[in-house]
Amino acid sequence: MKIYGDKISGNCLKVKYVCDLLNISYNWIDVDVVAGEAKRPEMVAKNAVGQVPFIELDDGRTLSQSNAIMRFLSEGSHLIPNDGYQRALMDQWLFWEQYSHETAIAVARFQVRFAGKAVTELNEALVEKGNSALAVMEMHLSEADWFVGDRLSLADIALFAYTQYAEEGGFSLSSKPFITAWLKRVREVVQ
Ligand SMILES: N[C@@H](CCC(=O)N[C@@H](CS)C(=O)NCC(=O)O)C(=O)O
Repeated sequence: MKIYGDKISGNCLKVKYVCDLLNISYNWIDVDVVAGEAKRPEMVAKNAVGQVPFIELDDGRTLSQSNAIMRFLSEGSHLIPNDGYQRALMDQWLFWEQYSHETAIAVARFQVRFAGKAVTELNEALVEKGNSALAVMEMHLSEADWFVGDRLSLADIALFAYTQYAEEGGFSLSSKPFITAWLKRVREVVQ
């Protein structure tokens, strides 16, 4: 299997984390997103979305969207709960991550770290959205060690991917002891 990705991208790192945790072998193909390589015709021919990550199986089939890829690669593993309700809770967090978290935390971090914007120039609504997402996480983690049940699941890996870089986008974690402790817990397993 090939993974097309850029290691500056949390979405791409999610796929790497899962493969490393589950001992799935892969060839990593570097795609420089800042240089626009994901939009090159040969990339778009394989993945119409023109973004990374995407995977290419040995038989040529491809799959994009980080959370869909993680779910596919983790099928039947300890990273997906057996219980149907817990599995749905995991999906709840995966959808939330893409709609309410990544779209603020990752975007702010990209603008500051890779597009040269000052934190003070960030869009106010974007910053508010990111702070709200972190507040939701902090509240959940004040009552639980993991996002679903009593062990690490794909929900933790998805949320870890960009929360670990939140401060690069100007978000402060110093007032978020539960997120900070959870980041440490996840980091002990995932890297
Ligand atoms: N929802 C997608 C987001 C993918 C995405 O935003 N990829 C970015 C890197 S993190 C990308 O390829 N950007 C380059 C571009 O749009 O040209 C996922 O979870 O995989």
